[in-house]
Amino acid sequence: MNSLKRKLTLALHEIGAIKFGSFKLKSGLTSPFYIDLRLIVSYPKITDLIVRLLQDTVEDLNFELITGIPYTALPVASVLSTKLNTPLIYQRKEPKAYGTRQRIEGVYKKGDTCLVVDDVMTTGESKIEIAEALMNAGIIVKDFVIIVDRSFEGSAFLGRHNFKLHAILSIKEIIETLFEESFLTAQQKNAVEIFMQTDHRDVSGRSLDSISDVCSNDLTNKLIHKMIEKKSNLIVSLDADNQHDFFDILEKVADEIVMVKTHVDIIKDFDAAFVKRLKELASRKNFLIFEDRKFADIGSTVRKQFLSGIYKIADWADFVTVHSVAGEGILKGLFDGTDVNCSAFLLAAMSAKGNLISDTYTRTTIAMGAENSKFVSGYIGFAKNEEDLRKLKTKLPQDMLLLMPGVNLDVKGDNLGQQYVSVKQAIAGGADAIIVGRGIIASDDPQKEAARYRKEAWDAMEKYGRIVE
Ligand code: S5P
Repeated sequence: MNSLKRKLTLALHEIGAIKFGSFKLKSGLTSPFYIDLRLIVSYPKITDLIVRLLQDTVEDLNFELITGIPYTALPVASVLSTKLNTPLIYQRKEPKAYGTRQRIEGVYKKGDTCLVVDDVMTTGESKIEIAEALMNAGIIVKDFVIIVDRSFEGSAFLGRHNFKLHAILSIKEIIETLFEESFLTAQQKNAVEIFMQTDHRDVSGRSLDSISDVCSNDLTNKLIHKMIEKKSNLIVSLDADNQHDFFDILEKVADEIVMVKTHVDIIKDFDAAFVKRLKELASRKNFLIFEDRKFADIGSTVRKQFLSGIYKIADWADFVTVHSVAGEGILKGLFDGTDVNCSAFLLAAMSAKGNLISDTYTRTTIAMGAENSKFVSGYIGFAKNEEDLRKLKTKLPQDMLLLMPGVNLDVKGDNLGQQYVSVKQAIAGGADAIIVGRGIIASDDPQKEAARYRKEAWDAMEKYGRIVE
């Protein structure tokens, strides 16, 4: 390793920007090392060293602009910008991380290429987000340059999005140097090496228990415990249009399901007796109630839709679905100070063909859920194949569930745009529970079909290590 890199490694270690031991990460994982480069601003000599190394690293790259990802990398990018005499732009970091339209400060024109400077590479997710925002403004992004790469195959991850990663230091280089200088024992070095060999981003295999372990939303935990108790992660979507059919089917499938999903506005003879009977059956047969209301209006309106009207959903639903399109106010409108015992699933991705949900919308929705975890139990998500579903699951916070509709064992879709995948694909991709409607309720023998879906899903959960015995 060149002597400047070595010098930087030792300096970062000396100021405590790189530490070894046992650290609980935001994700809930325990890591044998910790990197926090926020303090480098207090050490101008270190910043200068970093900028010299950055200059070497980007020497052969072409760009007309430089940006630094706030906050840590922004001052560094600013120094680099003056050294290279290349203009700087930056995006405002709004207090709410999920504001989609981040403003870009500084002078630029469409078609300019911008070098992105960041401090650390961990998963790469935030890098993609920044790149998307810049590209939405017509700016071209090709290269990311970072100070420390602590990622698992981060370069390949960015490569799949057509970006190149350039790092001053990798964790491997850091531990080599510190070990040589006797700042690290062989045991500590080994622990870091083992940690780095695992793709910690692959959380599609997260068990139900591990979600419950880090989750403080009581309703999420209630649902998880019921799943484990009933050995079922099947949610039946009971879209019958009258009470007779509704209860006829529900009685038949009740032992197989963990939850019934309703669209209560479909029931043409809805009355208070419907709610009474539904609650009684839910308690007798030990399942929960999920009203798929898909709230989508401003906070003040959804509050009324939730609490009053004919349905008084808040009185009986354990969970409701919510569209994030109206912004955070929708969650506040539904739950803040309303004293209801109900939690939300946000629609992060839909099964309907041609739906307008974009990657950015999905990410923003996930962030909104993460910031409102006392009101949100997880997400409704769908992907047409296992790999895309796994990517979605990987982005979810550790304490959130992924429920997946669009599951059918016999057909691939309907003529109104619904798309289906198999139970196995759903669970292998990381769905924690499946939502099945017509596959069960339109069959001649709903009880038998429910048992079939329940068994397939639960067997797959066991096979993929999602249930801790
Ligand atoms: O993206 C979605 C989200 C939901 S909640 N796609 C869906 O199909 N759903 C709901 O799941 C939909 O409203 C319906 O109630 C159920 C799927 O029913 P099926 O008969 O197609 O299995």
